[in-house]
Amino acid sequence: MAIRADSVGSHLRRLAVALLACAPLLANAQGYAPRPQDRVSEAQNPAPVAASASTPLTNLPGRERRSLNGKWQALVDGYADGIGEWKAVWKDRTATGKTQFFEYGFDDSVTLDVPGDFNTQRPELNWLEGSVWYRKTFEYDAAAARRKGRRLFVHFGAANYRADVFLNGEKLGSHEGGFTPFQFELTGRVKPGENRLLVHVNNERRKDGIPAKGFDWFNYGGLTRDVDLVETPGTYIQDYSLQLAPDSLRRVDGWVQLAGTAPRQTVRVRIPELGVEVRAEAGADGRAPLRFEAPFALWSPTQPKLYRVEVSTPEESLQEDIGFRSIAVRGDALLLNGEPLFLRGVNFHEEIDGRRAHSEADAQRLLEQAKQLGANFVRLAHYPHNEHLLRLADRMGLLLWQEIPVYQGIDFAAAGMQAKLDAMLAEMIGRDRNRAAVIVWGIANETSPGPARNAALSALAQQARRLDPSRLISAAFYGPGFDGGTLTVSDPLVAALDVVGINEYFGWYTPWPVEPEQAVWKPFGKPLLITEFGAEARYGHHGADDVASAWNEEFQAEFYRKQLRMLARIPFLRGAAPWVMMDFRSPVRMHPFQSGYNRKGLLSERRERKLAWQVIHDYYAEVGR
Ligand code: GCB
Repeated sequence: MAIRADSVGSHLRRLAVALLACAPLLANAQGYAPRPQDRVSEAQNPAPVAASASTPLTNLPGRERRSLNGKWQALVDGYADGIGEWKAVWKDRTATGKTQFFEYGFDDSVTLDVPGDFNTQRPELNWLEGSVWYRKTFEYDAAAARRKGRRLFVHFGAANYRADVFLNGEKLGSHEGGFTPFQFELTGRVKPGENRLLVHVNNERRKDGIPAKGFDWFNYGGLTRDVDLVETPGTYIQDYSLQLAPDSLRRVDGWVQLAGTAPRQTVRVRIPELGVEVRAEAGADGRAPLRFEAPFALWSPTQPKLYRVEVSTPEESLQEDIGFRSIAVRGDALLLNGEPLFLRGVNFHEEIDGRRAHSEADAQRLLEQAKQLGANFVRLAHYPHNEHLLRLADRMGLLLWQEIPVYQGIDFAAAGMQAKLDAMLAEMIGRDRNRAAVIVWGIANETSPGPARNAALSALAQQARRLDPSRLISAAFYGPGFDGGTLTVSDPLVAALDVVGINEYFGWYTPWPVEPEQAVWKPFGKPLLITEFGAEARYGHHGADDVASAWNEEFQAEFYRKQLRMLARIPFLRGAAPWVMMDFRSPVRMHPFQSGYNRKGLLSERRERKLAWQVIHDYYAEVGR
C-alpha cells in the first residue's frame, strides 16, 4: 500500500521521548513588543505578482455575485474520453428529431448537487476516479453590462482534481489542483438568452499530481465547492493585504492590487470603528502600497475581535471583517501579539458524515468539536479547506495551520512541478491572506530529503515569504531520529522554516526508542510542534490497555498518556496536535477493524467520543489554565 510503504519506512526513523503537560513555558511574561529581527522576514511590501484576469479574486463573499450552486446536469464519462469526437460531450448536443438521440447529451442526464463531491451522491459513483461532465445554464444581460463597462467572471471554489471549463462550446481554460480557487473571465463571451457552462472534472490520481498517487484520505471528486458568477467594474480590486507587520502591534504594512485597463486610481481604506481612513495611489502596475497605525484591539483566540474594513476605488467598494494580530518567532519561542503561545491543537480532514464537507454549517460542526476538546489551534489536513471554515475560524477564535497537499511521494523532479507548486501556494495564500486565524502556511507533509525535493521546497518556502511576510512558514516532517541517546530532527529544509512540525508515532508505527520519561530532545533553535501523534481504536471496542493489535479504546487512551509524558520533557515544544479529531474515510484502510476508515480519531465518524478524547481534553484543560 503506497501510503504506508512510504511512511512506515520513515516512521522507522521516528524516535522520541516525553514531558507532561504544562508546556507553554518560556519567555518574557513581562510584556513584549516583537522586534524586526524576531523572524526572518523580507520586505513587507514585496514586488507585485502580475495580476491577470485569471488570478482569483479575493474576498469573494464581499463581491457582487450570483450563485451557480444547486442542481447541475451531469454525465459520467466512463473512460474519460468525452473530449474526443465520438462522445464529444463538450459540443453539448441536443436531439432535434424523434429518431435522433445522443447517448452523451445532457438533456436526459442525471443531476448532481454543487457544491458536493460526486462520489457520495450516487451509489454507482462511490469508487469513481475518473471524469464527470457538469452543465449549468444561465441567462445574463450582457448588453446592459457592456453599456456599464462591467466585467463578468465565473469563479470556482475548488474542483478535484483537474477541470476543463467551456462556455457555449468554447473552451475557457483548465485548472489543476483540487483544493484552491480558480476563475475565468466571461466578459465578451456571454450571449443574450441561454448560456451553457460546461465543466469536465477528473479526479484520477496522477504521478505528477499534488498530491501524487498515494494518500491516506478519500479522493472525493467533482465540483466540491461553491460556484459563482461575479461582476466587477472595468478596473477592479483584485486582491489586498491588510495585516499587522510582524514587528508591530499597531502598524499595518499592506497593499491593494488593482487589475484592469485603468489601474492608476486612488485607493481608500477605512476602518470606521477606529476612525482610520487612508488613501494611496496605485501605480501603472495597479499596486497601491499602504502603511498606517491604529490602536487595534488585537485578535486572539480569547478575544477574536474583527473590524469591518472597507477597501474602495472610485469604481468599486468592498467590505470585509478582518482581525489584526501579530505572530512571530523569537529563538524557539512562539509569540502571539508578543505573548508566549502554546498551541493546543488537533488535526481534521474536510469530511463530515462520510462526504466532503463544503458548507458553513459543516464547518461549524467541525470547529465546534475542536472547541469542545479545548483546542485553540487546528491543523487543516492536508490541503486548503473551504473558505467558509476559515472565515468561521476567524469569528470563533481558532488559530489555523493551512497547508498545500504536498504529501509524501511527490515527484519533485517531474516537468513543470515547481510551477504547479508555486501556483497552488499562490492560490491558497491569495484566498486567505487576510484571515487572522491563519498563523502558519504549511508547505509540505512528510516528504523525504533529496536534491530535487530540497531545492523545490526551499524555493517554495521563499516564495511563501515573498507572498506573505506576515506569517510563519513550516512543514511537517517524519518523526525524529534517535542519535546517541537523543531525539533529533535533521533535515536540510529546517533551515528554510520558522517553525518545525514533527509527525511522531512512537508506540504505533514504531517502537519507543526509550521510555517516554527518559526522552531527551536535542534543541535546534526553533519552536517545535508535534503536528501528528496517534493510534487507532474502533469506537466501542474495549480490551486491555497494552494490546495494540486489538484496536481498542483503552490502548489508544494509554498511548496518549504515554505520549503526554514525553511531550512534557521537550522544553522547546510550542504545541501538539493529535492525529486525528475524527475517524475519516480512506480506501487504504481496509483492516476489518477499519472497514474503510482511518480509526485514529478521538471521535468516531459519528462523533462519538472514544476514551482518548478525555485524555486530550484533560491535558488541554491543564495546559490552557
Ligand atoms: C501520517 C500522515 C497522515 C496519516 C497518518 C496515519 O503521518 O501525515 O496523513 O493519515 O500518518 O494515520 O498513518
